[in-house]
Amino acid sequence: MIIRRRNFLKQISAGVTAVSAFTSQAWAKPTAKPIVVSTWEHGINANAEAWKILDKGGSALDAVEAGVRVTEAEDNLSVGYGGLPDRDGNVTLDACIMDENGDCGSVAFLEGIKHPISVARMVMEKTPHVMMVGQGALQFALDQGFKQENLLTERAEKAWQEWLKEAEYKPIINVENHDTIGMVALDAQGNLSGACTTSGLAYKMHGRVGDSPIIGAGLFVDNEVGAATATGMGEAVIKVCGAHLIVELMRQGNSPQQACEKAVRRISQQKNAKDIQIGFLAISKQGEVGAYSLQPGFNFAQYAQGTNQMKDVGSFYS
Ligand code: SD4
Repeated sequence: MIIRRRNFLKQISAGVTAVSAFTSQAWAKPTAKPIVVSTWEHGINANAEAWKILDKGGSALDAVEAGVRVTEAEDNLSVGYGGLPDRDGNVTLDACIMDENGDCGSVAFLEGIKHPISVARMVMEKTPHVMMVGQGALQFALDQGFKQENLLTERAEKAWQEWLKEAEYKPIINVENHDTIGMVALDAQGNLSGACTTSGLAYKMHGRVGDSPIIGAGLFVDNEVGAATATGMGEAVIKVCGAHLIVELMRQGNSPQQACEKAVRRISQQKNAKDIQIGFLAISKQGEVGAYSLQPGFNFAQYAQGTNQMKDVGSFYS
């Protein structure tokens, strides 16, 4: 069932402010496990897949991988297949995954592989490394049996050709189709994991990598505390190590909502903050959810207690 509830998080936010003096763990108002949340509207389909695993008692790690693979495969001018290319017409992909043990894997500037999140998981599980990029990441993926394919769809190519007429790099705040899915989940055993995958900002310079594959920026999981993920202008998120910042703020006693708000406020001090969008999404070890963005328009999907629903998010600027 999909329910939209405008202003839900504004209410949550108001409620959380009232308990801001509470110390670590004391804020927790446990929601039933399991729970999965993910960024933007494409999160609905992704959550539905993740839920199938969580509902059967499966691991958060398996759930987040399976969940974001749905979005990677959708032809939606967004994440992965069908994603908008860089300014030279190449679809280049970034992804990372992190589990309850603090293990993580990441790929960046990867081309021609439909499911970079699964390559990231293999980096985590089958190599002594955390991050692989470009040709090396591609070679690794091919060695692992992934197939190389053209990810630039006709629709995305047309959009790029249109962009080339002006060739002005000015990422639009909350464009209809978003480039990233960040997903964090708490499974029935109480373990946290997260995944983040993207084709990056449309029309970026060839070789540009954003926050999404960077552990601590686009995603961070600490199984004692919570998990966080980010979307929006990756450069701004990298500058504050956004996801790690949020998890550490939670460790200090902030609720996920308070932590997301504080991280956004930190980004609001950057000089171009008025012109960019940033959205943060976090869950605590107890299953409490928080989200906040710089500009209005960010939303996320939450699947808990058998209900998959979109939630709007409060923002720093109105
Ligand atoms: C990036 N953070 O590459 C990504 C883009 C994004 O919705 O989140 N778009 O900077």
